[in-house]
Amino acid sequence: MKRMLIAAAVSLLALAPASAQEEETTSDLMVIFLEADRDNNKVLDKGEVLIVAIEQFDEVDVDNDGKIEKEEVDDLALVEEFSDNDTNKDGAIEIEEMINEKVDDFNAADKDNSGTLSYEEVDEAYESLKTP
Ligand SMILES: [Ca+2]
Ligand SMILES: [Ca+2]
Ligand SMILES: [Ca+2]
Ligand SMILES: [Ca+2]
Repeated sequence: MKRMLIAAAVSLLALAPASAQEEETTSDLMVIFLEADRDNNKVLDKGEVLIVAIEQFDEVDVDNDGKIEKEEVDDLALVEEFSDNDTNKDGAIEIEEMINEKVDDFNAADKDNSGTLSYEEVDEAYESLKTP
């Protein structure tokens, strides 16, 4: 249930290469992290994570009705997680459902409960995503 949204702090991370050992992967993750860090304070706060999440939501919501329907996620390999995130079971992911999920994932990734995500915390969340 949380996987889609850790992908939240990190959903752009899905674009990074799968090989974790490579130095390239680290720098790709760092690029994504720095891009999300709008105020350049080297940590991501909830607002920064949600801005990225909402931008992605808008991108996926091709018909702009404020909901992500199954058809819209077909090509994103998220279909399997779709029903988990559809908490009101109306067959679509509303932006509220997406945000709730992202906040849960944010809190799960924030290991030291600082209210912000350090690069290390994002990296750890990303690594745990890749490990079944
Ligand atoms: Ca920041
Ligand atoms: Ca839609
Ligand atoms: Ca729904
Ligand atoms: Ca933290």
